[in-house]
Amino acid sequence: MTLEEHLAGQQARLASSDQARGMAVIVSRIAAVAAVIAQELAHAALRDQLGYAGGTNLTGDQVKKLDVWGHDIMAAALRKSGACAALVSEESPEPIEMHEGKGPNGLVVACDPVDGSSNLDVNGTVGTIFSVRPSRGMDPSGPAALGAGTEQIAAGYVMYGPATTLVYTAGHGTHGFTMDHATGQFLLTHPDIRIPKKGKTYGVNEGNFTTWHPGQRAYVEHLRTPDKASGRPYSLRYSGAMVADVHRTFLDGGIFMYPADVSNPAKPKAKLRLLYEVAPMSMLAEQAGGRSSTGTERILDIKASEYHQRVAILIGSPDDVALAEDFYRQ
Ligand code: FBP
Repeated sequence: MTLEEHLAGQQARLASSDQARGMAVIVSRIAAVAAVIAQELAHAALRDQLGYAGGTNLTGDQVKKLDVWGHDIMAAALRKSGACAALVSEESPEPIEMHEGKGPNGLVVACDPVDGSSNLDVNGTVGTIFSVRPSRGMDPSGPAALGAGTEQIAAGYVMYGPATTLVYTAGHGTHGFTMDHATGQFLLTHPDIRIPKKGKTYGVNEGNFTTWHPGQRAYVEHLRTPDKASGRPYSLRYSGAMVADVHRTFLDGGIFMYPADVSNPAKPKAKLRLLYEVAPMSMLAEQAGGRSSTGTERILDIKASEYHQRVAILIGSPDDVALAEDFYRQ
């Protein structure tokens, strides 16, 4: 089954048929952009596309050439779709309003066009993450993105690894597709992904250990402590790209974490962005039977107040995330 055929089936299950049509157009366009990004990544070193573009984005990250390029082609494709009223992108300080998609059924897309940028110049795995919400006819439409994660009508990611994989949900399960590089088409290979209740691996940047909440530190100590009965120690798996670490966690189980830095308890600092990294991954996880939290709060209940807001995330197998939350409560 192709992605387009699957989207047609999902469309019929969404409450608003007009929004459903727009959602299908947008996901299909993002898939087409992903095929182009996959091509470009494969040839980036040959086309002088590696390295920094110069300058930083709003969140202070040094921007890579492929970050800017990825953003530009994504924005152009979404504008052309005629279904996107505004784009909130990691590479744009403010939402990009798109009159082509305005109206009562217009949709707002939040997107990280190239996730895992630190892997770009070392031929490591990177991804694209996206979320789709109703604009509620708002104009400007960007502010419609500032709602709870439960308002998302679709979410997904593309992983550019040995294979190019697209995983999405439209609120009825989480489904995976693999791109046929010869045609650029995405074909259904992982229908209705179910995250195992408990895993054997954990993913976290342990270099930040000393900055964590005591409960977070105690939980990771727990995972490292040998105990045959509970399958410990867990193995550490961390790629430096959220898409790759979350994808492995969805298929094999376990937990991926990017906890907050609470060195200054009055000012906790998180890294990953709510609207275009954390909320979409959390919708995908819950639709696949998983769990996603800050350690103390369900991610999908968080109402965004800023476009580039950062929050902590613990995501994956329901039993593993629930246990981590117990450690936060202690
Ligand atoms: P970008 O979207 O800017 O690449 O940042 C996000 C990210 O690269 C995630 O994909 C990854 O999980 C995390 O940052 C890695 O952060 P760190 O290098 O601090 O471990």
